[in-house]
Amino acid sequence: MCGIVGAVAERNISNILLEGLKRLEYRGYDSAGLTIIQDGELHRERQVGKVQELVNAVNKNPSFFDGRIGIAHTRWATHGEPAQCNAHPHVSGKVAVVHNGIVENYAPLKEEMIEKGYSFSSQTDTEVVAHLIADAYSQTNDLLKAVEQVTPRLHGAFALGIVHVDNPNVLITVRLGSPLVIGVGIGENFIASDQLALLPVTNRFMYLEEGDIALITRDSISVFADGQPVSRPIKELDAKQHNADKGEFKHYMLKEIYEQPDAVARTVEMGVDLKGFKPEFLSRHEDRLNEVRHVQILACGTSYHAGIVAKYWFESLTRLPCSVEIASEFRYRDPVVVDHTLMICISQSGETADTLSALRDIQRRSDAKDINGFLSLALCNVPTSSLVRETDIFLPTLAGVEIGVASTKAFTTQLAALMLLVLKIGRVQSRISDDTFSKMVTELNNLSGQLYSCLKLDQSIAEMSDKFEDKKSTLFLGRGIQFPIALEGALKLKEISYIHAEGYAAGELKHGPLALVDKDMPIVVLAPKDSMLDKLKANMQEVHARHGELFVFAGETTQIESDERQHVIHVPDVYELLAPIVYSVPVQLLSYHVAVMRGTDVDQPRNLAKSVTVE
Ligand code: HGA
Repeated sequence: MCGIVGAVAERNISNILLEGLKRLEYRGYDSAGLTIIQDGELHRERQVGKVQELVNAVNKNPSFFDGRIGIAHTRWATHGEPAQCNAHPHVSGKVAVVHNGIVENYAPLKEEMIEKGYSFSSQTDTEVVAHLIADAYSQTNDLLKAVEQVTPRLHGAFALGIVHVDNPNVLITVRLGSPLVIGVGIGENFIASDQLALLPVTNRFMYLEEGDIALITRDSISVFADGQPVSRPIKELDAKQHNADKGEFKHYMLKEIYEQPDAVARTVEMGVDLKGFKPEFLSRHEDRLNEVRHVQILACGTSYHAGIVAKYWFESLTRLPCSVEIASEFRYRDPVVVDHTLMICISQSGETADTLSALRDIQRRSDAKDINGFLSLALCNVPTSSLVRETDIFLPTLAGVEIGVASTKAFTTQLAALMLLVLKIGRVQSRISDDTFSKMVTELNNLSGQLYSCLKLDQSIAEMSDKFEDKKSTLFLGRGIQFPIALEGALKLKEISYIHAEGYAAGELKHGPLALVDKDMPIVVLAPKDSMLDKLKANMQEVHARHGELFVFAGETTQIESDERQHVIHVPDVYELLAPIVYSVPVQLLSYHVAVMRGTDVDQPRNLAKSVTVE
């Protein structure tokens, strides 16, 4: 959340900053701003709304923003409403600052700075940082020293980009809890919250570690940890793998839904081929995976739903106990973590603040020998992320860059990778038989084709979505392993169409939500041909009897057919354990088409942002 870009070069950098912001817009889009240094002055522009508003404003007077050094920001507000005065960069005298994260102790610091005579023009926590640095600089006359003095006073998680008029060749950046990467050019260097922002200008990146402060000029990068110079390696990226183009699709979300057969196939192929496991798949972790006696999954949002599916898989296939919890709850309830726990942290970006904090708390307890045999695993789409660096095992999802705020291909690839992990642990611990394993391998290899078949339902689902246009509320029902997909379907619908939606285990209907059912309430049902089908059919009858309108994604051989109050779309029959992956596609398409029909901003829904780097 919130995107930072900065550049120091020999050429005009304003377009690099603006293009970078557009590429970071998925992180926040309530306001945007930039500051460049030109002729000994800070030139700043800030606009409420999308980055395009800022581009339009800058284009009215491009020569005013023709500079060689600058910083820019796209905001997702935490402190202070989306307003021009709260948009970044924030300025104090000759200092300008952009910030991603939260300064938790900003209130006492603000009082201190007011007492010193500084005045505030925003409600943000960020402005206090600008004043603190300006104040420290007035004593040190050294920008790096000023930043080094201020940083330990800031509590919370953050990344900063800082420029100072009297240092027109120096860009300073701090990384402490929020992502920040340095883009390495030839005679020019850059910073950004995500390397994606800088791909038009470089494919060489230096990844900072927590607590690092970097002083960047056109031709040098000096990194300091605890005041001492340190070296951080430079990595080269294959830019082709980071394609962030919408292609012929109207929205990123639709493109990403259509990419799922390939993305899931790539992820499956990482672990198995037609014969079984690939020899290299998690092979160096086998000894430690053999010791696992309990699985604890932590995640937020869509990733949490993937975790619930994995719980069903772990317990039914391996008989290992598995708990799943929302990271922000787990963290603050003093949880019991038993010895030999495998903690699986699921996060698309690998920067999800709640998940990272929960992991770090438990890691500290493990370091203090409070827990024995603790093992951590990151299931993540970004190999360079904090989560990957801070866990023992990295299990990648090979979804490719996901731009749409509503996650789609990251979710289905998480599920595919989780199934690989369940099988790996099950086989290492001899908990899964040869027959079950070879059946699962066959089914995993069929998965991509089944996802393709599901995409063919797109047109019918678009037609079905008409019925949701004026609805206020919806229920999604599933049973057993489809229950988490009901939760995910409801989350997708509310995220992008703004229709209230709840996912329910269909057996729970009579314990409350049935009271909501009337002729105006659409009820979406996930009904594959599986062991729960008869029970689910009974639950559908309960809705029928109360004149509810059913929208059913039903397996081809379920004998569930359309009638006046029941609209059925048949989904090809799939193997029960993998059906959650396949049934994700119709609920994604339904949410997408409802949102398009209602005219919402599908890729950038209101109040949300991707990569949730604040708690
Ligand atoms: N706290 C700052 C930055 C917000 C942020 O990083 N959001 O993810 C603000 O409110 O402007």
